Amino acid sequence: MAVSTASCGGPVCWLPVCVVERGAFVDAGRAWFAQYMQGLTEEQRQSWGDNGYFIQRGFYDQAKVALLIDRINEIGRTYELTPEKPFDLEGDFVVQSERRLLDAIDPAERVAKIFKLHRPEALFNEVATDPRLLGWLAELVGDDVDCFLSQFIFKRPGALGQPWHQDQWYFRLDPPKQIGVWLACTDATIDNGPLWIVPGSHTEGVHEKVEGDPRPDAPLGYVEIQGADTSTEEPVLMNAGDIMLFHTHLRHRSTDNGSDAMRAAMVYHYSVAELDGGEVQFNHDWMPVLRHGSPLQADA
Ligand SMILES: O=C(O)CCC(=O)C(=O)O
Repeated sequence: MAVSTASCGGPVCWLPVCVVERGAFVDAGRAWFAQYMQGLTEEQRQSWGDNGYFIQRGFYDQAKVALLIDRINEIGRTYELTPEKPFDLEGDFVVQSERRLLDAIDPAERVAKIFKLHRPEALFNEVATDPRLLGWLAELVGDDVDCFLSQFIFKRPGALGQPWHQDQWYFRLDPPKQIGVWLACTDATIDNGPLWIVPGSHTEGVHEKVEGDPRPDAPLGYVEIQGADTSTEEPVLMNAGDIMLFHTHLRHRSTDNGSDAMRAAMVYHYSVAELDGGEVQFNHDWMPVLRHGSPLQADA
């Protein structure tokens, strides 16, 4: 009987390294995942249905979150953003500056967001393909799921928040079966620019009445929904390592960072598979994560 010493070959290897023959290799992968790919708890299911989101406290280990921050600062430092070149679209990632911080000495501090991390970057891929997350996505989205967008949001002191919006206003995907996943990489407090949401707004259609963000340093593309009732808004206060899953129609915003420390988050967006239709969006990268209800790498 042939014994393979190959690893799974994926960007993050999670399978036993030495597995007997290919069939056993695949079965071992499925069985391993089955232990961790659990569906939603009753409380999570109810919050999703009623409010359009749920939060899992302590999802990710603090030490692992610290590794994400170290790595993202390392990547940020390799980009030299300036007022003349506030974006970088040429390298491996899409990098957007924080216009207010373009005079920072440390190049990493000039960066507002880094996109397209979920495929090439092992630590960020590990979060994107976490079996607990895939179990929730299988229940909420279905058996075939892609991760199509990821962004690390630095939100350094003084950085601007994002006005009221729905992610689906930007995505325009059909069917609108997409989910945002927001992993707190620092605490998100009332002072440092947390997310705010309108619970239950996920049942609304896409609000088409929007206006561009008029603030001079506002990031390109920020728009604000006009005339919708936000009186029931709530802040989403989180500790580093907490994770929130939210519906693509949920109205949300974030406030400016008025504190003296960074408020960082890693955000992923998932969709029912293969809706890219061959169109290449500058900051999207459609990566399969689930096929026929199994993590893709187990089938690969
Ligand atoms: O984290 C933030 O400050 C805003 C994130 C957000 O609204 C989004 O990713 O849609």
